Amino acid sequence: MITPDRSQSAARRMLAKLMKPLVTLFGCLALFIPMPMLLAATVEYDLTIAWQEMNFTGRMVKALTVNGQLPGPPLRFTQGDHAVIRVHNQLDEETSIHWHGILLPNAMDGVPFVTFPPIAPGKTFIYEFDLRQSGTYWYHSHTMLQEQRGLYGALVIAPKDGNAFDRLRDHVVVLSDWTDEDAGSVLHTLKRGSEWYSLQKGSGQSVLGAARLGMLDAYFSRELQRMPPMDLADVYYDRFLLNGAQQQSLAAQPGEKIRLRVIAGSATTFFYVQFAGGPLQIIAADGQPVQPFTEQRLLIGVAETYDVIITMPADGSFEFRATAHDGSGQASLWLGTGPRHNAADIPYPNLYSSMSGLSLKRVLALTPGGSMGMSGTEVRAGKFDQPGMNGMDGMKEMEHGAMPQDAGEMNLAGMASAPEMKHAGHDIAGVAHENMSSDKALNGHPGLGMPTHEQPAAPGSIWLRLLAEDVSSKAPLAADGMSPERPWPPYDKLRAVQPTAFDPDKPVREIRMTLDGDMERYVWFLNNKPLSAADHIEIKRGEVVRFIMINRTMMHHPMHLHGHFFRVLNAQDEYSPLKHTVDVAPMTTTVIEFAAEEFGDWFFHCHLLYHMESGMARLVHYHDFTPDAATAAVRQHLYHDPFHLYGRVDLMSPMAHGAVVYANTRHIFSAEWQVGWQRVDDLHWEVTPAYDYYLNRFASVFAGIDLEGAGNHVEKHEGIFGLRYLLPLNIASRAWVDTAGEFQFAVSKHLELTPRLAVFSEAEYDTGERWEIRAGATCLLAKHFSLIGQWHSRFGWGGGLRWQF
Ligand SMILES: [Cu+2]
Repeated sequence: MITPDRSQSAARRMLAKLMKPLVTLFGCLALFIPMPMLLAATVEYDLTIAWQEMNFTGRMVKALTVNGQLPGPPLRFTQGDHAVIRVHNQLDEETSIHWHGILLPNAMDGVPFVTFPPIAPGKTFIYEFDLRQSGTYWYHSHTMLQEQRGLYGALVIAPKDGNAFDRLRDHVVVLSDWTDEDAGSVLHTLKRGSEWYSLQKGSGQSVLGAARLGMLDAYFSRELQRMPPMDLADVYYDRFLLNGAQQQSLAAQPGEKIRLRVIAGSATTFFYVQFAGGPLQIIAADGQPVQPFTEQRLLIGVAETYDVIITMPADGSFEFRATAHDGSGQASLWLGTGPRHNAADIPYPNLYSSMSGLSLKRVLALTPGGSMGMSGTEVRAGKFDQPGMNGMDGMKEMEHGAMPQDAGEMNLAGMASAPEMKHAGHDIAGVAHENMSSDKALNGHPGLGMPTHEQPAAPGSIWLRLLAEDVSSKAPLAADGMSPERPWPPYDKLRAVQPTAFDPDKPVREIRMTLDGDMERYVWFLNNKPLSAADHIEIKRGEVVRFIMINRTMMHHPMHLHGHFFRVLNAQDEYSPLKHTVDVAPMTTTVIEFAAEEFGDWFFHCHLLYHMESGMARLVHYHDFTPDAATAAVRQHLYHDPFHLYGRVDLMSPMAHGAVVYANTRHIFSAEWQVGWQRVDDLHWEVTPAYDYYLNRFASVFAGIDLEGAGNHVEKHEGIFGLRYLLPLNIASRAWVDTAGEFQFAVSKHLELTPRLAVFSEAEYDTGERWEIRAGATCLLAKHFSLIGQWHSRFGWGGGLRWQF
């Protein structure tokens, strides 16, 4: 199916035949013919997108494939080639392919509703563009959540005139994450909020876990400042894949140098990569060459690519290992034959370690930004415009806190210092570990019979382990980004091979944007707005555009700009590297700038698939550009903000209680209800339907109706108007006035004792009535079910089952 039509060779042969007798005559003349005209070749591919049954975990599930493969076939070109790629959609739904990192005409970029209408079922779209660049890139679907299901592959462009590195043997390594769960269901689970994925990953956080590590102060200072528990990834994955398998092998000769083209084609997973046979020599990032440097351990952000050279030691089989950033799994490539040498294990992230100091100002802040030490006023005043760590006002005296003012000193503090530190007490390379059985490791079947997640022996008592796996039961632990064993991306070491600085006389447009989000509701914003509610970012041809990206969340966001390379302002000044995707680490600022020379409408977004789908994206629009009529006609679909339905029912012996929610990013329709029958004469019920307008993670305003009654007698029906607000210690509060002039105030709080076992209490005071209090405990059994036991001030003691959907 994959037939690169090398009409190039045919053309060349013909040309050679014709030229032979004339070569003496026109030899000198030929020197003046531009090279691309002689070498330009048309390279064609046919890519068929279809569903196919695949098996990664021991059960057959439907995957999305390109020409029957997952990942799709690697597409190879030479710089200057003319690419013709026919994409055939054999699905029963729309699709698209985007060429990630490729400079091309806007209409060929493959983003539905931005650059073209999606490819309809049964239809073919022909992409056609010249390859102006060389390097390691990739392609993927840009339609809904299809990328999670397998629609990605490598795209490699050989340079016209290669250097010594280009003469080495190369091997493409596509890293990805796989879940048997339908991606739509994953998004739904994230939207409704669930501890389930962190429980499955063993990355839950709890009071007992914190106590076990002696980190209760960090736990409660985080709660006090209303931060959500930090995690490095949102989703639980069944498998991590390297070229579609959990284990792969490659023949290699002792002493051989091999160029690995590493592509993070994952939906949400960052990977640490490491080679058991020695350090990695990094020669390119995002396809662009950099001054070579070595690294023992490299963190690759989602959608980034790195070209690394490895040198095979004398003899044996050496592991090139990709470990998921959150420590929940890994995939390996085994190079060479002979005795096996495992790559070193990477310490598990200590998610309890807080990156920020406690301060009263932050505890009492009115907005989420303020509680992170980065209020809107300070952002507008430009306080965080320099690259580096932010919101560290509680730690000013510490070395990471100082904000470099001089651009020449720009320095991603913490990132820069980490790699220079010694990998103390940890023998990184070439250490054989016993935790993987060798004969199991290479059974040739992707993911079958393989140990999914090797867990180090857990310290602590057995009963705690029975209740749940917790961060505290892993060993060893290290603080992410702070410990040299868990470095952040090596951006400060990336140095372009030639100066990349722009002409200082060019006009500069500066665009400041905060990266915000709400883990609980799972909505993600730029400048506190989702894509659906935002205007495009307008730029003009000929100017230099600078994005100042201020991350006010506890997550990494790999930001990607289509159709351009941007400079990442780092310690290398005029040699700042060129990239197409850059990780903006938690609570840091990253500054990028690009020359606005690629006319069109281009997408700019977080490359975590579910963040993009939940609003963290923008359209970058060139002034005076008009998309073609077909694209303009469907453009509005880009701003679609779908509603999700979810809820829960607590069914207990004395009463039942529940809530149903129908919400999109900003609008929340809900109905809370309760019915009690114990200790009362007649069935007592209350229903409160309401509409909330969501302001931010702390606050929403609402209007609704409060209905109360006994049996079939309605005792109260009043309109209500109120405010929900998150108080310090992550205490949820709600206040309303009703049309009868009564006032109600309620607070609720839950606390995870272990990742499975939580205690909760709710108190409600109504001026027209009295106190109503309930308190109890839940134990998470499965994704949708928990046990619940409680005491209720009106209906007494009881227990039952909680169902969440
Ligand atoms: Cu993101």
